[in-house]
Amino acid sequence: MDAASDDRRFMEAALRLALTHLGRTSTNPSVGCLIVKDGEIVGRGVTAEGGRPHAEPQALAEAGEKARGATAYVTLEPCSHYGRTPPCANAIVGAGVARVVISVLDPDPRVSGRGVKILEDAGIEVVTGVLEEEGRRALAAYLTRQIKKRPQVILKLAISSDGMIGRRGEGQIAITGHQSREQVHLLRAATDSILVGIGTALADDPELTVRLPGLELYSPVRVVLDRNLDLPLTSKLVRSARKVPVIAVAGEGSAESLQGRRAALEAEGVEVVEASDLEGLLFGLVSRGISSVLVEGGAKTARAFLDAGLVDRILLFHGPGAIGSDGIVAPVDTDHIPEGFKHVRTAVFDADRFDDYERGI
Ligand code: AOF
Ligand code: ZN
Repeated sequence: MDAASDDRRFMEAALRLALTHLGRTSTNPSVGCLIVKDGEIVGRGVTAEGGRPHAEPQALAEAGEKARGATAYVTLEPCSHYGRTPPCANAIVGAGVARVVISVLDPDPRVSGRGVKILEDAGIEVVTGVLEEEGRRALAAYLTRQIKKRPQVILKLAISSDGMIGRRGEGQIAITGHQSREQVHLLRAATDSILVGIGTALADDPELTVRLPGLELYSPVRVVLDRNLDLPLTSKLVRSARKVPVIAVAGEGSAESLQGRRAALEAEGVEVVEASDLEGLLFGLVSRGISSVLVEGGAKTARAFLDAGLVDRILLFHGPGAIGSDGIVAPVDTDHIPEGFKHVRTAVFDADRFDDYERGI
């Protein structure tokens, strides 16, 4: 095997490692790092939960003396700034690494090329852009936050064979099977927040938590677009607000007229914020340290995000059954994906087909 294909192979492994902490490191990105000596992995690190320590010092610590003369594979350019930890680029130099392979350059203005410069100035061979497309996908929430100053917005829909996402007047109906639902829970665990409109909150009374064995702790913040604060105090969301945070988003300037409802929700542990539009809301979320939003329903909410051009990724789960009369038409489907999106993956979960579309950052 040649050096370039080795580089891609190890970078792919580093990216997989990075994905294991996705949604657990905000506002830091989840970065993967492997130290490879004579074709063997001698150290591995992934950004710790909460964002620190960074990936590289952990990988270097595991490699110990073996790091000398080795190649480091890092999914993001090693940092060059003195934050709460010293620069990773300096740690790599100090460990005597001979070669560094990077997938994505860090847009953080404190780093942005300086990490590479520290390495090169120390005589280290640096290769950048290896599996960059995959790297940008793995770092999408972080890159969106850095570049667009808002969280990454992921729209997820379950669609019936006749193009519907539900039935009017009915609560949750099963469109997809068990495996798809587990995939959605995995997705929730890797996302910083889940968002639904008040219509869905009222019709479905959803809990929006992660219910996979061992991953319950990774339930994201739950956000409800609730202009008039109609969220019932008896809803599952409110009743679990002290365990997993809930943010109710009221219309701007509603403080006075909704004072009573606001106080009642707050007494149950719900945080109430105001926003005039979706952009304002997303800005509010990003300033709370939320780097990704999974939009889970319903049609009106999905359409609002699509119409505002605020969706970065579209995930469609197509189930085999039909909904028939009183169906709610899917706001987006395979044959009318908005311009600018690229189909990146198809998978099959039980009898369901899953399609993943993304837009560049
Ligand atoms: C790395 N390796 O594993 C991560 C990096 O607040 P600080 O000091 O932790 O710095 C946050 C910045 O560090 C973040 O914006 C990004 O530039 C970088 N994240 N860098 O070398 C890592 N997570
Ligand atoms: Zn670092």
